[in-house]
Amino acid sequence: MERLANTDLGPIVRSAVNDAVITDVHTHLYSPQFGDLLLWGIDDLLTYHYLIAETFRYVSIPYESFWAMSKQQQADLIWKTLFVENSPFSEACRGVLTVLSKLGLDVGARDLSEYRAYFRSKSVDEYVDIAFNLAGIDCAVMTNDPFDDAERPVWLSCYKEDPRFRAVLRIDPLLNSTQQSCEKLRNFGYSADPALSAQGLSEIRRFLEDWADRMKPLYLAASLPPDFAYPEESPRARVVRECILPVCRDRGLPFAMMIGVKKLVNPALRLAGDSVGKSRIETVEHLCANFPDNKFLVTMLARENQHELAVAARKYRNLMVFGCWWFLNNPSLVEEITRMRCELLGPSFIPQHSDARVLDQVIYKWAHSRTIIASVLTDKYNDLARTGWIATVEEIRRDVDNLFRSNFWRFVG
Ligand code: FIX
Ligand code: ZN
Repeated sequence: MERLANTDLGPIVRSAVNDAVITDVHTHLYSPQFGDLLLWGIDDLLTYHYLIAETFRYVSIPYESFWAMSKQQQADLIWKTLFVENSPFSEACRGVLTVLSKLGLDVGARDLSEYRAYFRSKSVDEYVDIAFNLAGIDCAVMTNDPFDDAERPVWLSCYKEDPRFRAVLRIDPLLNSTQQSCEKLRNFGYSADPALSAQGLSEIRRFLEDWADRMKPLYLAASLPPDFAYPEESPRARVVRECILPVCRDRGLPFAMMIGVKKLVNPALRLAGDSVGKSRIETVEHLCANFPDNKFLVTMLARENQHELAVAARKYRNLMVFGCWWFLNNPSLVEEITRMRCELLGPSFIPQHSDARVLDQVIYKWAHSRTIIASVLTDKYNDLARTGWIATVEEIRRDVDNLFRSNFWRFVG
């Protein structure tokens, strides 16, 4: 048994994780056809809303002065504040440096003009392939919002599918500002009424059906506040019950619920102004239990919800837990959450998504996550080995493929 006690499967596990082709199940990226909606390059990296929030911890300029700056001026201020005047060891700052390093640029030179010159030498189409190859992803799942005035025209005119990018029908306004969204629906030609009459609900379903036909989404999605409750007598609950769940069920589409966002606790920070709140796991349990023909992809934003969410996934096979979302996507919490999920769920979950808003971010978000997930899996396989159960290379690569892509593709059907 001595031999078994010394079995270290770490090199095999790290090789399997580093070689794994990943499907990135939730991003804010767009295929190049969407033009400027696809953000990429050093100035978009530096003006990521995570870094804007961190910069305002140091600078005292009025928020509006910052928003009046050009993107390059904002990036200069962020670089000076977070990288030069302070050490960039926050996760979002470190990520920028990981990207530059993986691109082969001289991070030690600390020369922003050199980095800008590199990106000026690239076209977006070639850079998509560079970023995807360095990140090791085969597909980025988008977040597509038919209520977005910049995005909608692309879908209505010229969209041609790009296999590297798959669509998701994101419908936050329908759930979080139902009355106002009914007015927009009427402008789109759907006679939805704020009273949510039977006819109005039917028109909301028709809207969802039309956009599902147009986008061919892998799932429907919404981000939801901490107090999201079901059942509940509210417009939101009625739209979920009468519109979203029937359309998803009839099409075999999961409904992705991203729960726990406190929107704009500091409105002056704009996209950077959202925060986190502890949510009600009973809502997830009730929906999974009472709609067994629906599939639910769920991620929750509060650290405090992670254990009960993993336990809920043990109870409901129509629940797939995914990602260490947003404020949880930091090494210490990715490690804690992934370790707990492995112990409660085995390989039957989706450990991570990038949530990338800037194309380059897939490079660092996946590099950082692979390292942590490989470390956790190494411990798990070594724990098995100490019992005499030594996982083979094929079994480890099978499990890693399930975690990083096949669990998702099987679940979305
Ligand atoms: O609702 C979402 O999809 C969130 O991920 C975003 O709103 C958020 O700004 C983000 O990008 C977090 O990483
Ligand atoms: Zn997101």
